[in-house]
Amino acid sequence: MEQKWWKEAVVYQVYWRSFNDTTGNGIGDLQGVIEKLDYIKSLGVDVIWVNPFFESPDKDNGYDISNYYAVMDKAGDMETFERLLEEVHRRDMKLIMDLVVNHTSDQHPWFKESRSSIDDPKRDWYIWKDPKEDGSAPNNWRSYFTPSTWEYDEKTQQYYFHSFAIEQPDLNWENPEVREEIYNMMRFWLDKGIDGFRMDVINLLAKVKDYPDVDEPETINYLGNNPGIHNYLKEMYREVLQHYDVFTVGEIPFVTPEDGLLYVGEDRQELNTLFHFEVCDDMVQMDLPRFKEIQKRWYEGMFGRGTNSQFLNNHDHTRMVTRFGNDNEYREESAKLLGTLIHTLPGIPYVFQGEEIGMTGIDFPSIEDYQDIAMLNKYNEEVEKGRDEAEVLEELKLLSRDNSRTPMQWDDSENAGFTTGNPWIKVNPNYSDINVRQAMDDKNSIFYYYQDLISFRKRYKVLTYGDYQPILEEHPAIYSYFREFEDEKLLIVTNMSDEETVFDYSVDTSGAELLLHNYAVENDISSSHLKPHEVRVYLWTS
Ligand code: TEU
Repeated sequence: MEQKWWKEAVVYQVYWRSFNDTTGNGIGDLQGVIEKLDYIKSLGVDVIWVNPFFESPDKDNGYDISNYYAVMDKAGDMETFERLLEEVHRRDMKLIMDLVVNHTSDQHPWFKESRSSIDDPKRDWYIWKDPKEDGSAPNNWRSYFTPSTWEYDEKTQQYYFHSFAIEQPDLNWENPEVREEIYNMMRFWLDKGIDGFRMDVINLLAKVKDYPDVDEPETINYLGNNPGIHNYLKEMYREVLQHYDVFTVGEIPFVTPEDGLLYVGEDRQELNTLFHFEVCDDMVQMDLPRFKEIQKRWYEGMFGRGTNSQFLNNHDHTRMVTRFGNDNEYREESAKLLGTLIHTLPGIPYVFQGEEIGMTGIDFPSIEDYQDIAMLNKYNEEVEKGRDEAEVLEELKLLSRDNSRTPMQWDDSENAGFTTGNPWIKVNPNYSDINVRQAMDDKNSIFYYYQDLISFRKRYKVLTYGDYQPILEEHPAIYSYFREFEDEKLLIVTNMSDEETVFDYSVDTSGAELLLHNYAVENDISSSHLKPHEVRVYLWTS
């Protein structure tokens, strides 16, 4: 497998609007990111992924773009972005941006022109269809954020297509003019020196031909991986990406390892790596047998031919220590264990801001405390069916995307040091105990454990290029695997449960170094008894 800088990288995701506010308006900004670059660098990460900051009405927190060539006022301005990029590079890190080209905002001039008349030159920059004979929508598809993917436009008496919110009309990628304009925009940012893209739902660009009704609209998997998608991505690679030394990661819902290779296979000339969602979209809480099966299937499906990613939370998915670990009596141990999985399983590790200090999900008392369009749309849809409001709210809380969007917790001052203003979303009430300053002062903090994890990934190639040999595969609580590459061998042993568990596997660790361990040293590491959420990483270097 070819060795590449990006394969050895660790990526830190900055959700800038919740990271650090320097203007006092209650919203984070790009200047705020600049002021925290030394903190990010101190973790040891190589790449920063910044969520969208383009001009936008902000219906979907920047994923509804109205001008691809300008920075939204909330985030700052182009000069600040250029300084951010310069400061990232000065610290020998790289910066990738979010590429959101499946859809725009309905306030984008392109869409305003397109909707102005059925004869407008930009009409088929978007997807317009006549109603069915009874006046209903062209088909029965559901969108991610609404019961239908179609919105009726009175003026031109047609429906337009949107995979997400009504305010996010899908671009028509069948139109070569659209593709050419997107490629020009990509070159504009790449010529500024960015180091790549995280590509938002990039597998949705191609739509099912003729938009037929489907038997199970709730699955929404018909939105992605359709015929034609690889033609678009090969053209994007040919026209743009191959001309720059950049790193691309596709956000690819509904993908299997076999299909994943079609996007990121080293011989495909499309994307470098991908995010799949078999864990974060389809596993509400940790289901260890299923987690083991997913990891094994993706390793066997991709290893040696394509590069996967490892993440357990991001700006769309609840903080992992709450969803997949134990954010109560074993929060620190559990956060370190999950961080160890992300950095020792095959794939590029992604650290979502605040994960490195064990930030948790939230449990706000009222729907008014939640901001995310996906959750608010779903809440209204369910309540409008006549369901009990309190019951619907409780049902939606755990997976609300707002769980990961509360402000970064810097210290125990007001608003966790995130803003001197009124935060756009409530700060997690536990900020007084869980914050960066507390972590810096505690040599056993999750932060310093992450520093070690990341430094070991740089020092030992086995973490990037090693194979994957799971053991105790049927064990209900223990997740353990070897990784080997050249003269390096690792054994990762975890107890994923809240109970003490016996590691009853005969392995001679006498010649090994205990590289990492998440319990204080008084715990007898020679014992086969694993404490709740204990993780041990052993290294042999022959
Ligand atoms: O996410 C796609 C999306 O709908 C995710 O929330 C989904 O649950 C999963 O993570 C992928 O299947 C991207 C952005 O990350 C999200 O913030 C945007 O709202 C969405 O696209 C629309 O641009």
